[in-house]
Amino acid sequence: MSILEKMSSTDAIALEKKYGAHNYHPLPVVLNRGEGVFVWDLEDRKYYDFLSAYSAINQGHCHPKIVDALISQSKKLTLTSRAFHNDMLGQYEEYACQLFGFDKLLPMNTGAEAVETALKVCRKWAYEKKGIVANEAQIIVCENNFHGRTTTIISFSNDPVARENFGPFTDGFIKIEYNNLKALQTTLESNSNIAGFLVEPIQGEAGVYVPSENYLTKAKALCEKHNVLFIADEVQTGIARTGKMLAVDHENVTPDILILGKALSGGVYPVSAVLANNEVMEVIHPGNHGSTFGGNPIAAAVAMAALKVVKDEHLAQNALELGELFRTEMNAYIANSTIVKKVRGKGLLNAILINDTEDSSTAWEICMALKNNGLLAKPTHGNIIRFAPPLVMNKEQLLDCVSIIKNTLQSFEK
Ligand code: IF1
Repeated sequence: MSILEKMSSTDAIALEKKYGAHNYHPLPVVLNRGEGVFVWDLEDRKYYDFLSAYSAINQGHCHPKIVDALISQSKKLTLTSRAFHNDMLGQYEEYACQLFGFDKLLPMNTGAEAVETALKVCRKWAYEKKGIVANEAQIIVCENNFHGRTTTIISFSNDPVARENFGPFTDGFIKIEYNNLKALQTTLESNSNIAGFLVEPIQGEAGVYVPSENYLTKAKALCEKHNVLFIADEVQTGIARTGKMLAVDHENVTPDILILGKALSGGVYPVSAVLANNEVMEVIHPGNHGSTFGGNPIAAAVAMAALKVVKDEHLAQNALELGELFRTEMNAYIANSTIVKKVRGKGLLNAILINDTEDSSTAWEICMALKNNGLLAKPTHGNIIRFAPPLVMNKEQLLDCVSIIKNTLQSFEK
């Protein structure tokens, strides 16, 4: 088609199908504008965004303060590489370290890269500080985890679709059941080569699976007892999503290594980070690790602005309150529903469980109907629908969304 013609959603989807690798199965909606809690498609239909780019858009679409930071920094200096210093990185590192309570930050770009970084830091610490024999370090991970898509990370995934035909894999990982302290204890007691325990405070991809109360506190205590690093992957749960700045804050747990991504930039730019105290981070020396784009001045300026928005607009408190309201409203609906079994989550990271088999297309059809009613959400694991709106939503908008969701679900009741 000519570039002068106005593109339709059908055209845009056809182009992706023809020229793009088929590594996703998106909902058939083509977005071209976003503002706050709303997005618009090419035909100018308006939707509530109830996915927030998998919790990267906590601050809302195109937040003016974050976009301003991006624009003004990009007119001044975009990239130096780490061969030279830039004047933004240190300011950002100081700001983030003070905000999250760590000595040091290592800047990367994507969530998966930050997870890789944490694994490398953890192993190096194990050999150089804990005294584990070379190449023997093991890291404990949880079943049904999602930490990204690099070869090492999928090595310890148990999603067959994410792993199939990508081997050989990286070893050095021991998988235990999530939310099972006994399994953690047994593994720690039976193996002296454990370097770290990598855990999501709430399992996102597994269907917003919230562990038992005090699971994280007790897991951290077990790790401390065995001199094992507690590594929290807060790529999805962090930055106010669950009603606190970090999900571990609900239990006042301080991880030894904290992994952040997604909303660290408000979804404006790929920014991720690994934070730790000196005792751990000092194992990293020049040449051990890095990235051309990691710590670039745009990323630093954008991340600082994005974190300030979370503080200034009290997004954690808003997520906490609206999350309660959302689950209360959904539970009232579920009391008389056959199609929805359960709502679960924390803050504004929630999911509903559809009463159908895991291989059924019901959740997908509900998401299609929600789309037609002006709300975008995506199924996860067959019969679960994740609900994660931007945290800048107000109460009136949330109640409007609740009524869209209830009306849509109603049409699926038998
Ligand atoms: C996709 C899920 C969400 C993450 C945690 C690291 C990463 C992620 C806890 C890697 C990424 C994403 C990526 C996205 C789907 C998505 C997701 F459904 F797979 F689980 F959010 F819920 N740690 N999560 O959740 O971060 O490298 O992508 O920046 O399309 O794969 P990334």
